[in-house]
Amino acid sequence: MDAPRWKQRPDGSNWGDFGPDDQIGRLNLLNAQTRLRAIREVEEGTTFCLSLPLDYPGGNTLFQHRKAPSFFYDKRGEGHNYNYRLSSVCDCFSDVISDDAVMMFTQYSTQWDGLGHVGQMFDADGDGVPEKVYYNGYRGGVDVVGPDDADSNLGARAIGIENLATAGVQGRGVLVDLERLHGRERAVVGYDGLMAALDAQQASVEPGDFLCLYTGFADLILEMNKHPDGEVLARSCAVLDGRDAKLLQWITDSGIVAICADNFAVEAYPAGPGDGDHYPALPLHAHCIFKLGLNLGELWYFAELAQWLRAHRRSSFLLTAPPLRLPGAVGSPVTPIATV
Ligand code: UVW
Repeated sequence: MDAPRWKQRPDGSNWGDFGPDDQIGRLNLLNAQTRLRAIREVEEGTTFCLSLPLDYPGGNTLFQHRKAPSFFYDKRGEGHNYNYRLSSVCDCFSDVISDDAVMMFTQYSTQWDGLGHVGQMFDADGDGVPEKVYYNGYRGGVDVVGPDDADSNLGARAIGIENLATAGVQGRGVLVDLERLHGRERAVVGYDGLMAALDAQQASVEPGDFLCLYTGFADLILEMNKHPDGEVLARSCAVLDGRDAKLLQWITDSGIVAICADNFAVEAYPAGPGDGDHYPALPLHAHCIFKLGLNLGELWYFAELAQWLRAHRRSSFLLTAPPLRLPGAVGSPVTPIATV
């Protein structure tokens, strides 16, 4: 195998399987057939918005390093380019114009984690010394460049979120209704729990599907009305068990193209201790994003879709969820649509 970026790949990874320069990972399994199968889920033409308002959760209690969006308004003439009368350009113009700009943490609210979001210290070049590596061997400081690196050309020059945007993020979503089974109790769900939930719904997952997890967490956030209670949130709703090796192997074998959850991090964060001296704090992120190139969606909003699917004894739907085509970003806000 021609692998310019690595001599050894992590155990359980698919690096190189989609080509030495692949930048979309498991999205390669999305194709015309999987999209047509998804479109056959549409019977009524009813749609559901699967995003929170992007100024939720509110504040930065949920995660201190991500702040709520703030708007900026640029100057125009004596005032601003907002409620601006175009008659100042020409007397004949009757228009009133408003523009805005926003400073937004790309992962503040309903989001996609891009493949540049989580890497690992890993000895990809086989010299005995681990380096900062991302999916398919792309390097921290070279391909994913931050303000603390030597280079001034910042951002994800490879594996940026624009690759997900152009991959055509549309396919069949399968919603696993963990809220129905666990309510808002904290439940750490491993392979057995996930299979039990799928069985309870008589649902199955096929290669090319988006696995969607409804836990009620985003509903709780909405109810907190932009004043999230961190302690309540930390002990509420279901999360996946990223330390369950059987669950991680199922993710590999299932052929799912992404996992989209309405909770903070899909998995329990922080996870319990791992094996050995060094291990990922976010083991499911490490398995999915770093090893498989499998994007994670977080803080999605499923309440109304889940009610509809329950009422109609269904689990699957057409999902359309492209991120912003924003070159170099490692994540993106998203406003997904479910169509049934
Ligand atoms: C962290 O980076 C902690 O979380 P996430 O990937 O869930 O946004």
